[in-house]
Amino acid sequence: MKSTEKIWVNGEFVDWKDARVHILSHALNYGTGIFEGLRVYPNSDGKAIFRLKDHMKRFLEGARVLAFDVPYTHEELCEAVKETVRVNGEVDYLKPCAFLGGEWVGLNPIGVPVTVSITAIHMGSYLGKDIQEKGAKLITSSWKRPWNMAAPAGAKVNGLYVTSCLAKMEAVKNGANEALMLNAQGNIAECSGENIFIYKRGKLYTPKTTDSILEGITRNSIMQLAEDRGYDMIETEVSRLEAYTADEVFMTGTAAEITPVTMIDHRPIGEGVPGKVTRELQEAFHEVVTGKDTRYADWLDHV
Ligand code: PPE
Repeated sequence: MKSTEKIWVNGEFVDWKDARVHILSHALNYGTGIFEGLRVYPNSDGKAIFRLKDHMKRFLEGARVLAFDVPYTHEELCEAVKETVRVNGEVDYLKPCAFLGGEWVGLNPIGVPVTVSITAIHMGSYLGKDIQEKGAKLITSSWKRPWNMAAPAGAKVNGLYVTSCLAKMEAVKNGANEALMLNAQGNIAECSGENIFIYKRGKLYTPKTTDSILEGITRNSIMQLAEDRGYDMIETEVSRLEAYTADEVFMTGTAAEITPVTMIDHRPIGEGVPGKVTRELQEAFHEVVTGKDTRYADWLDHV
């Protein structure tokens, strides 16, 4: 990965190469951390971060789930994210993390110090420009989404991403671009790092928040945009069969933005090309994040 200038660590900027942790840090051994991902977009008057306040709210909620003592307020964290963009110049993605550091062996996390960091990177297109334009191929993973009986499935906990990594690897090794993950009931939850939507018989559907998904901020934005455009938008259980027979399927995520899905388990979706509604929402989203659609100006924080 191409380095950027400075990383914000516990309130101070350090050089990229100096942002290090000890080999025995708790998070490295036990996955005890939470993280966020945010995008920065060029706007007519500079740069704007998309839904900064919501992302940092979810960050603090995740920290609360892991009972971390984060010594920064929501406001301070939002300001730190903005400052990280300012000092690094041309970046498009931010990754705030809070994790247990220390130099220690033993599971008990009580008393292990929390490190908070914010890294800014050049991400470009997450799944590839071609895939974002022409559509992704998905394969249903043999790995299920962690569910509420086993883990705080709705929080962006580092350790939970092992399952996503396994699912992604399985998909790629099977010639697909992304993994579709089911929940304990066998319904669709989401992808390894994206939420999922289907469009069928004139209505939009997405798995509900209790179906072992991360409650995505892009998901929430698309639901709002779809409703504002007059679509029926329904949060419910979505089965694999319903996805196979949908007219359109697409994924949403900060990194992946809006990505059409044109194939699931070797079955073409609809006509096998990105659909009209997907395109409409993809374009609408682009207008919003770049500040051209001023109705959603509240979602942008200028830096
Ligand atoms: N589900 C999962 C499991 C997930 O990780 C993400 C974000 C989403 C849904 C979409 O959430 P939101 O970004 O709030 O719309 N995944 C991050 C993954 C990036 C990474 O590889 O790291 C992201 O999109 O930033």
